[in-house]
Amino acid sequence: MNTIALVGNPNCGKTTLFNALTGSNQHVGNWPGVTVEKKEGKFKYNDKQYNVVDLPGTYSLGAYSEDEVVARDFILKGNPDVVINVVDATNIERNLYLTTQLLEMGTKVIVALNMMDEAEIKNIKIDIEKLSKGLGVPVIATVASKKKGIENLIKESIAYINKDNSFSMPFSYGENIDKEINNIKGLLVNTHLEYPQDWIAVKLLEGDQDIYNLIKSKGPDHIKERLVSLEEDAVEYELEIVDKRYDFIGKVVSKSVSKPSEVIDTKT
Ligand code: GDP
Ligand code: MG
Ligand code: K
Repeated sequence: MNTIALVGNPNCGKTTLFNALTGSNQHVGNWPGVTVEKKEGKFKYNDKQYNVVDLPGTYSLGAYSEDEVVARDFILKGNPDVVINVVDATNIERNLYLTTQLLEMGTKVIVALNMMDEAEIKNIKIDIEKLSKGLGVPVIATVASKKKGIENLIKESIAYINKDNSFSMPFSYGENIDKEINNIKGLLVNTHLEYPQDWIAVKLLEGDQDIYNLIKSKGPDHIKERLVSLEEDAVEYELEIVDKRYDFIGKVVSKSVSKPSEVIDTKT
């Protein structure tokens, strides 16, 4: 059975979408080893069953909370066939920060651009095609609370599952970071860890403690020797990586989203 994972910021409408997809065909459990709730459900389409996993709501995919680690580990180790990234259309820049981190995982991502009714009320205009082109992944407009766009989302998700993964990263971190990523990948040659190597490299450059611990216990000796200096440098690299993600979001949004100009606060 194919598995679809749902991921998104808190309050983007993820649970509403999960309910719209699975109806009453769902059950709640726990992720192993942590107190984070695990919700799973199923739906049928063209006589085939699909499994849907509702991941914890999160703004990021670092190692700062159990929620983030549960979400990223499921995406990278749980082998979902596609990840539906629920994005709140009224808060698009902030929501796309998580999207950039999903793109970095190299996994199949499809964006459910939710709250489109609210966006319309707020006069936020989004060119779906341009947004999709900028991100390099399919984007489907939805209003989960009114069950709008759900069938289209299902159809596109299934079509995407059955397509070859020809995805490539739509942005780079710049020469400096890219060079370091390649250096780290060189140190990881012939090492098989449970995560993609590009992703491990970015996480080390971001100072991700879980990944440092993984390398300390399972990495080859010649990379263990580099960890101390790498961790010192990570303080700067992390800022640069975050900057590059926001640069990318800014570029994509400027081409695809138009908003009424901010109301000027005239209070004295
Ligand atoms: P979650 O935190 O991502 O699981 O978000 P929820 O599914 O709990 O939704 C948060 C709130 O947004 C709830 O009050 C939902 O009814 C509402 N909501 C969800 N989707 C939509 C939508 O497309 N449009 C509007 N206007 N409200 C929505
Ligand atoms: Mg929820
Ligand atoms: K548990």
